[in-house]
Amino acid sequence: MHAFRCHTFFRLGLFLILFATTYSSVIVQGVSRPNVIVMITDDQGYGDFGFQGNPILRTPNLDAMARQSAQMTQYYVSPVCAPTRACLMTGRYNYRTRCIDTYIGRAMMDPEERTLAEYLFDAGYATGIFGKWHLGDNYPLRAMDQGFEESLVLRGGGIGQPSDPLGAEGKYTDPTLFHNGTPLSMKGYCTDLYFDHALRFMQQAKARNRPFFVYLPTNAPHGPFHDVPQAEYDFYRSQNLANDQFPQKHGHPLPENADLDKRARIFAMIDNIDQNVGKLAGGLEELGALENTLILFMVDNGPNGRRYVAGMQGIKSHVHEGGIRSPLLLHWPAHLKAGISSDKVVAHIDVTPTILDACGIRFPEGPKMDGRSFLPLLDGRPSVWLDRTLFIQSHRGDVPVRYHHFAARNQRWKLLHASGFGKEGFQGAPRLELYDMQLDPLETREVSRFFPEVVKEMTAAYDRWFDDVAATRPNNYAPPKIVIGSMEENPTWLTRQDWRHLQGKPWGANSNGHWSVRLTRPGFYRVIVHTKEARKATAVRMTLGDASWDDFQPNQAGQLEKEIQVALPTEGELQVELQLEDENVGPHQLEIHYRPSSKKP
Ligand SMILES: [Ca+2]
Ligand SMILES: [Ca+2]
Repeated sequence: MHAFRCHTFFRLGLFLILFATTYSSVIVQGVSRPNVIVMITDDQGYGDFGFQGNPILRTPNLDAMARQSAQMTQYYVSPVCAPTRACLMTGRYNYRTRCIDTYIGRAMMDPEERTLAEYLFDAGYATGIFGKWHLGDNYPLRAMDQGFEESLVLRGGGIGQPSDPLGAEGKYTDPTLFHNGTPLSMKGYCTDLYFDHALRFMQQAKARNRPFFVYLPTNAPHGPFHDVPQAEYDFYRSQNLANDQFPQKHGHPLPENADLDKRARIFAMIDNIDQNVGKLAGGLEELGALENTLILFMVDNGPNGRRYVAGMQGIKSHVHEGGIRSPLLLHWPAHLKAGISSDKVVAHIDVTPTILDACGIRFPEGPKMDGRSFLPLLDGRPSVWLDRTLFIQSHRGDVPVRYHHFAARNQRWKLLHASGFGKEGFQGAPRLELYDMQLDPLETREVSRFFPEVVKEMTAAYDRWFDDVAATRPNNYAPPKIVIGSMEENPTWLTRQDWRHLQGKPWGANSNGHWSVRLTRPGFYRVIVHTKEARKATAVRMTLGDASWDDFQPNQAGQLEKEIQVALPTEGELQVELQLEDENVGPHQLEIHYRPSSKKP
């Protein structure tokens, strides 16, 4: 089947060369709007593709797609998941969006942000997401509240996290996903399910004559690694995956040792993604939609572990190239010639403006975007591309810290401070590194002492950027509120993904936190406390702002629950404390049912 799937992209590539000119003029006149598919994989690195020189990974479909695509060869993303997704979906720096980290309440994006799905839905597109949203699990933050008509998603930042639905923990195979907000037990491997449902969605849109936007953010090959496609895993286990099997002539060598079983599992997930890309191409071809569909493919950050990254330095969470570079393929036979590429420096913030440009949506209403369309660099329209400096910054903590773990990049230079994603701050003066990316694209020679003026200018540009994004909203870095008691979501499940962490190790058994919530209507709220603790709680106390409740009673399922009455809409920090014999901890998840009147249903 590989050969056929490769062939699909290959044949259509020839088609595109013949018809490119004709279609261009049609697009310019705004007659034929393209469909759009954005594929983004999770923790797959820059080098995890055959077409990037990986000699072992089998990615024939993506290799074929790459040959038939236009490419941006210097494309940047954030070093971790949610920030990349916020930038990708809005065309804005994520520090404007309240999404500043990946968990404990800091991945939630302000609902007032306008997403790519909102723009395209307003323009008449059918919009669907199949996979990982990671910008908020509750109303009004969910993908289904943010422009996606159809959503089949997991909660939190992936399967295998504390936001997993109860009873379906860690299940990549036969997962429980949320279909338009309702949990659904499914049969099959998660990645296969996303692509299957995306194809069905495209068929339905085509049948109704609607252009479609499909967002396919897989959670593979993100960890955990216990549940991977078996046949592919068996294949890679039979291969020699040691670091000396990968090209290392240029740039930064890999260490001697590697966890080869983990690598086989990651490769198995990537191989499976590639097969799904082939399936997608075949499905689009059957629909007659492959020519005029703009398909983008990228990864969300560097690889989850040290492995081949084409000589770059760094992995996921790093601000050296290996942590923040992604391939960017744009497959659109009707408009973009195969093999066209541009080395202009672009980033995730440019993707939404580029797609809107491709769809003929020129000046949509919404907040000002930071990114700009790079389509003219690829489609031959006369254009001027002024150099600019891009900024990438992500680190743990509640408020971004100036100069902490950032990179600034213009066409020639890259200034960075690799102070560590995992830390909330750094000590002393920043130890800035400067690289001449035109002479030294693999960051092998640090040159800040030779170019103090460049360091000074780029630092000043960074300062202006940092001040600007921090002033986007009043209280700019406060997390958005979760709304409980709405018509749109009932019951509400609150998980550790979106609580603000207060004690213990984040996500550890002994941790606790509070959710920033708004109870939107007066009425009755039944709160069920789900706990993973084997030890019995001697008492439970819930607080919301100044109010507090105890006397939680065991229900028939053995969980403690209580119904509270709320007279007026109210908001504040909601916290539940389980009092155990020797310590107080937070719940695993909270389930909250709303009913407007005292009449029991
Ligand atoms: Ca990721
Ligand atoms: Ca919105």
